Amino acid sequence: MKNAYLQKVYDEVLKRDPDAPEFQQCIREFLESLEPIVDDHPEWEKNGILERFVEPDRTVTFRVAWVDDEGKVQVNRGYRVQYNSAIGPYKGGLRFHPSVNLSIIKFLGFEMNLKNGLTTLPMGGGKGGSDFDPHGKSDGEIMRFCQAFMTELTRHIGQFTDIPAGDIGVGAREIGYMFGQLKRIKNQFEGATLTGKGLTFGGSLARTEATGYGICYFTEEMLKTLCDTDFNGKTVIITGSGNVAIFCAEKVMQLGGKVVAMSDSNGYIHDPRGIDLDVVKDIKLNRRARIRVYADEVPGSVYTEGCRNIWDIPCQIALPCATQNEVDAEEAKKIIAGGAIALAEGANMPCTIEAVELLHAAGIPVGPAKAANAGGVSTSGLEMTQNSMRLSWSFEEVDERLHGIMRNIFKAAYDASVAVGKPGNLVVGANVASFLKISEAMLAQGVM
Ligand code: NDP
Ligand code: 2IT
Repeated sequence: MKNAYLQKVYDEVLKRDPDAPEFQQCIREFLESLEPIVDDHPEWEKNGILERFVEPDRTVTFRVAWVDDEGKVQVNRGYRVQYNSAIGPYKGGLRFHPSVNLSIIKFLGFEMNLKNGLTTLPMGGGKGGSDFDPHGKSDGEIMRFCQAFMTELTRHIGQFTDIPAGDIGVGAREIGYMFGQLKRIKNQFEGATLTGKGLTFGGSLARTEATGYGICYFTEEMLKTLCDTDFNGKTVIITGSGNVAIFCAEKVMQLGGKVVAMSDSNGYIHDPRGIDLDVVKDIKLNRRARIRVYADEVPGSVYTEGCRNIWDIPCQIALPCATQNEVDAEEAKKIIAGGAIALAEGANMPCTIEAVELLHAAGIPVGPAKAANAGGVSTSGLEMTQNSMRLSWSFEEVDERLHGIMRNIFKAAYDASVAVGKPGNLVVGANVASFLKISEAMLAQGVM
């Protein structure tokens, strides 16, 4: 980093968290984004704003002991990182995946804080989860794990403190079990303490669809402003086949795009005539089976074991929606060679820093995750609003608000990219727009 203050903050992060590659990566991207404006803000260094911004308010780890179907006690590790509450209570999802560790939860919490700063809603940032692997577990095991996890998490959350939701491995079923346990412990129906709830007990219409739909609303603005085009007739590849990927595919199709490939953690399917989303939904949502089954059931489609070669398939719009760092330099080169005109990050940090640099150098705009996938948490914010008002809005009303929020987010990121002299660099624009808001709130609230 050219600026000495930014480099000093980064060096301190490397020293404090030497074994946290994902965390270091998101901090580096963020600090580099401030390069064009840091000299205009001497108050940041004077008030230790960046030092405070990169260090979470609080990090909690805890034991989660539960009993499996054989009657054996299993022990997992639980996490909640409460990152920053300058503009609202901590807000962010829970991830259940065997790869979960403190580096991943801290990177997700840091990104969550900047994401929430873009939503225009009053939410700070946090994230949590566990190294529990839901794959292959019975419904009873999932329930007992969720109850054990919430028994400990309960003491750290609340509608004015910290509001969790879903992420990888945590969907409506898991949120339901956790909400039941929260209610039992507190003896209170605290609707606004968890979002992504079922529709019969305070969930919001369109929350399930919101992240995926939001990615498309953001990408539409990006295509219009930076590529003078739209989804109509475009070939699209979406990685993953979870909550985000499925509803992203649904909206792409509604907007006239053709999704030709999707994946899960085992491999990918290629259906050159366009994916039949009803089949994918049935396999992944109803049967909780592998994406490989699609090729057995849909003639003309092909399954390939392993995820790495999905980008060998040419596409015009790339929407990685599975997990962090799935697109590295090698994959980015394939995306460029395949003729892509735009990429939007549906997953959190799916592109490495090198991948983003290559895409930008090739003239391909990148919609950064904290902007492009902010529709999920925005609709969580709308769910909290409905819970507090004790009423519920129609699907159309929520979807319309979501659409407006995503347009605003694009505009904020784009305008900031122009203001700092990097027009169209939405990675820089999103970081700058959000940080200016949050840092102002931090300055106004004094040293803490
Ligand atoms: P789901 O658990 O519903 O789906 C995850 C999908 O990604 C599955 O298809 C899964 O495959 C695949 N996947 C997970 N881990 C890996 C891995 N290490 N390698 C390859 N594939 C993998 O999660 P979501 O759809 O909710 O989340 C997807 C991404 O979107 C994450 O990055 C998440 O942080 C982000 N996100 C989620 C939001 C939400 O509201 N849910 C909001 C904003 C962002 P398999 O089925 O084999 O496990
Ligand atoms: O990464 C994310 O934005 C989420 N997992 C959604 C968080 C939320 O609180 O809805």
